[in-house]
Amino acid sequence: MAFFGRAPQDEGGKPGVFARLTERLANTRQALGQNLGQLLRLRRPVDAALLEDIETTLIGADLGVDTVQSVMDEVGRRISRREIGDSRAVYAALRGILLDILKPCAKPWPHGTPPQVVLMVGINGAGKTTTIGKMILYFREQGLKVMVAAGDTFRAAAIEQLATWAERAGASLISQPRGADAAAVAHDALQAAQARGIDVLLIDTAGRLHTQSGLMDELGKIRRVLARLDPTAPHEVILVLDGGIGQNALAQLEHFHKAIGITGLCITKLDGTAKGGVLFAIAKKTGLPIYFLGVGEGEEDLRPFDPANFIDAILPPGNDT
Ligand SMILES: Nc1nc2c(ncn2[C@@H]2O[C@H](COP(=O)(O)OP(=O)(O)O)[C@@H](O)[C@H]2O)c(=O)[nH]1
Ligand SMILES: [Mg+2]
Repeated sequence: MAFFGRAPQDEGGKPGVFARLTERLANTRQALGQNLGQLLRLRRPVDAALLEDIETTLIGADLGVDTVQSVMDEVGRRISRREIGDSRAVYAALRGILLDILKPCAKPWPHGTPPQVVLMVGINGAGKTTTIGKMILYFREQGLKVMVAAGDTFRAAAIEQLATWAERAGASLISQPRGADAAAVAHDALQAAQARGIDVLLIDTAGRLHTQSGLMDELGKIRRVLARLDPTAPHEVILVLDGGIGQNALAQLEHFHKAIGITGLCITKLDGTAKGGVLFAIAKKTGLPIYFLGVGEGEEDLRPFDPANFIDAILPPGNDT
């Protein structure tokens, strides 16, 4: 059971890792798995009315119109090829079709030549700083030396929040007082990381500037400053998206991707939202790697993305029986 990097028995009496994921994704499971299970449990004929009900459920679960269309097209093809006989077979088919949408986005974290420089971006409140905190722990557990840079210099509280995580999870911290130039912080951090043999440098950034173009300009400046010290840096630009905002995540993604080029994603706050279906829309639209899911505020609540586990958690096998 290596899927979350830690075996369930390491949890010291707490529910296993997969059980916890399942528990945290309860709202999305309700919107998707439970509703589909109810629709498909009875051996209803696979007719236009049933297909319409399925389509409505998928849209309600925030998969997005385009994704739902392509899923329904595939279901239709399988029906006409007589691969689907009754409503229960539809459930099994949907599990497979939805899994196939996510699979291209499952990539292991791309470890690079140290120091690997990771720029964390996203709008205010998306979960950047919290995700960095959790990633510190994740990398530390692999025996890596981690440094974080407090590039959100707008609020003193943001710097403190990162400092707290760094201390708790065991990373060194590079920061400057509030109001400092974020690019200067990034520059100092990379220089220190190079000098101190750091494996992974995680750079926090601000999510809100006076204008959107100000935010993108600042991120561009950070990029240029880093590249002066290491032409290959930043090695990863990770967009942190709040999964609870549903389809709005797509617009955000497009915006950030166009402006600075995103290499991978973390989707946060999948606990407590029924909009987890947005992952399918993101996967279908971008195919970008989804490295981590955030399923809570604690340091343990980061999950390397595993499509099969995600599907099992929101569309449990046998839910149609
Ligand atoms: N429930 C839940 N809350 C989260 C998650 N990730 C972040 N948060 C919370 O969302 C809020 C904003 O997070 P923060 O990391 O400060 O966002 P930032 O502005 O992008 O740095 C904080 O209260 C976090 O505790 C998550 O996966 N689940
Ligand atoms: Mg922050």
